[in-house]
Amino acid sequence: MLVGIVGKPNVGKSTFFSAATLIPVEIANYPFTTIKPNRGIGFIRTPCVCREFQVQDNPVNSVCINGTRLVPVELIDCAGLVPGAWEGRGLGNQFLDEIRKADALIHVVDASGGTDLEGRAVKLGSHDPAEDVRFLERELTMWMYQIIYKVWPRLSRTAESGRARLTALIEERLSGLSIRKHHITEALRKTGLDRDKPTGWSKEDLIRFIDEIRKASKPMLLAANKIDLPKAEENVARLKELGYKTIPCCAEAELALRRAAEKELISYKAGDDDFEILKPEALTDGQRRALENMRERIQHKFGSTGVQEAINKAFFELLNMVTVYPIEDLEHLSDHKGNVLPDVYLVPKGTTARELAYKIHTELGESFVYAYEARSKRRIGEDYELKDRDVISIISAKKRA
Ligand SMILES: Nc1nc2c(ncn2[C@@H]2O[C@H](COP(=O)(O)OP(=O)(O)OP(=O)(O)O)[C@@H](O)[C@H]2O)c(=O)[nH]1
Ligand SMILES: [Mg+2]
Repeated sequence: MLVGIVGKPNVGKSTFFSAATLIPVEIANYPFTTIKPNRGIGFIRTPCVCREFQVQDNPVNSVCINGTRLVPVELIDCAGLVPGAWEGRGLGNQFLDEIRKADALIHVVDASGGTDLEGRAVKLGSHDPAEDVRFLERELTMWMYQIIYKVWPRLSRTAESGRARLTALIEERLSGLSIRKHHITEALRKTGLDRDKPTGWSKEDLIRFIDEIRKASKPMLLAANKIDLPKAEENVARLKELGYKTIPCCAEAELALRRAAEKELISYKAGDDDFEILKPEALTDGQRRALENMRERIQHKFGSTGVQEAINKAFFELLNMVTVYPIEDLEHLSDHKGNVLPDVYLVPKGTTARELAYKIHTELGESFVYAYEARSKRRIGEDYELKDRDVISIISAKKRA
């Protein structure tokens, strides 16, 4: 699963990305700083089960810091998108191409209203960030529409003649955009359009239909960035009215905190509501004041800088993922090498015990017999649906032999 960081130019996408991944990327106060997308690994943050089971863990595929598990996830920082991109304006389709593979989007918005639709600096509060949300929705929809409308007459006729199913034809046309059949079925249901008579759909019908495909296939949340600036808070309230999960955010503060933590100047985990200064002697007065400002004006006021919360929400709420801890030895909660709670798998809600076995290894999936859920120590069957923070031991035919 891949999450795209999107939005118009100059809103702080690269700052957000760099704060999340600690990859140094170009950040500047003008539009189109990013031209080539940046791809990297960030983390989702989840309470580790080690505390609950009272064990000392040995993480392998993730990290555990004082009972908080950080599980790697993939993020992509996209170039800025301007109105008309779908027709080739700005970096145009090149930008849109980057989000083809994204399964969900974090839309970074300049909540301070200090940048216009093209990302140019304007007086704080003079631009309405709600406009940015509407334009991005439209850009994405029109981009998808453009991919399908030229072939629509032929495609709809083929479907109507019964030579191929409508959903399959659309899926094929939009393949490469991470659009699946269930997204298309959902769009049909939501619009109530007649799937047996697609040649009768008007242009508006088709756009409405594509709009629903977009919503289903590229779910989005808003990172209301630059919350440290005046006017931002009142705009957040208005952004919330648009119906998206909206997270007040200060990417700049997160980047500063993560970098200070990396240098071991402070003790701070992404998403914390506070930090501790470890090396006061290594900080100038200015640096200490800046840190204290972030603590008071961002962390204490909003609960965190918002960056980690946005990433967590993208994976847990937009993509409905759950975390699962596969183990081999039920008694020690370890793998065969003795590593306690080594791995965390991020899987879609509804994944079954056998599907998890397949994800770990095809052979394990094929030789699956049953499994144990460590919390209740109960035996579970192949159809058991995994719950968040389940610890699962899989018994395969091979192991039994
Ligand atoms: N005040 C404030 N400024 C921020 C924040 N996050 C980013 N910025 C500033 O906003 C400007 C743009 O940041 P970038 O991260 O380069 O923005 P971008 O969205 O990647 O821009 P493009 O690549 O041009 O599309 C820079 O001057 C950042 O320092 C924030 O939380 N608060
Ligand atoms: Mg950028």
